[in-house]
Amino acid sequence: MIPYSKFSLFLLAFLLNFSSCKNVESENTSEENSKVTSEKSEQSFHEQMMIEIEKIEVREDLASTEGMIMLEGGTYTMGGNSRQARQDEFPQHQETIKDLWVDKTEVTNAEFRKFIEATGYLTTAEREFELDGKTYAPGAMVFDPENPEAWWKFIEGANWKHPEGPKSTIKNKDDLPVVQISWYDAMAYAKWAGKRLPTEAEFEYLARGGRDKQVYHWGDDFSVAAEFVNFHQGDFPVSNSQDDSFENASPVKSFPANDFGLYDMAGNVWEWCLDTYYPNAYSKLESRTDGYFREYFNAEQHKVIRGGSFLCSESYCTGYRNSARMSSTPDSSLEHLGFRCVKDI
Ligand SMILES: [Ca+2]
Ligand SMILES: [Ca+2]
Repeated sequence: MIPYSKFSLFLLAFLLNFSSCKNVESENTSEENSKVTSEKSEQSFHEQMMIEIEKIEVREDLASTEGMIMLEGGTYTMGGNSRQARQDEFPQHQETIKDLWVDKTEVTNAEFRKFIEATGYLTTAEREFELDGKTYAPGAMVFDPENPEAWWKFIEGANWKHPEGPKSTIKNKDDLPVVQISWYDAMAYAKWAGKRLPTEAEFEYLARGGRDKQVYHWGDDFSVAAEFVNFHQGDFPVSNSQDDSFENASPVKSFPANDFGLYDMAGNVWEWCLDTYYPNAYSKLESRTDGYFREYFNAEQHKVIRGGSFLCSESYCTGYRNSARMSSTPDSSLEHLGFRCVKDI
């Protein structure tokens, strides 16, 4: 197994510590600064992964739509519509989405295990990586609220089977969303399952559940949020009052579905989208191919993540807003990041 460069992952750790979703402008400036350093080796890993994903055979029951719901497409208003909306959520614009099948929940540990057992695929966090010419043991990023200087730590041995480090386990956690999943891992699973990741425009359509121009999937009233979404209540990150009953990720379907019958589109764990992230994406929609920003072979681009997580708070992230955008490097494996799939009709 060829080691990959994880420079971008360490950049991500810096970004999450610095901004925790708060300052998109800072993120993009830092991203630009890193390009020269990491372009060569990162691109190589990216190409290698895309080839590996392409070779994955689709499972035999290709027609299976178990755990999915077929939804009618429609036209909606994409973009920010509250005082908390950030610059990258504008301008508002109309998007038209086709009918499609959608996973009702985030992909769970049990579902992801079937993929690994069928293919022998090795997730990004289970691979060695290179940094400054040295090779390091596999691992992933784990959140540490006790350390304000470095909330995110690289922990050797952390991966989807050990989300919080080598001593942690997913035993008896089959119905929790799988995490420590890179964008490549999500793409690989989707290929095997005969599905794909949602585009960012699809994700917001699905997340809104038909609530055009409303801030949350239940309306505009934040005061009842703990009834509808797993996020962080209290003084982030030092005290979590757990008004929603969960300190960390919750089993899928622990909170009410949105009006489309989809669970945890807001909160619980962030979810990967197909798109490469651009802060000014909504001003250059004509650059999309098949409804999303592709540029697979420019791996320095972050990929879009959506929906927020159990670590999002009202003071520091608000990722559970319908229009909120965020991104991570495609090799990021994080304790609060998973995915779900869609399937074309
Ligand atoms: Ca919570
Ligand atoms: Ca989610």
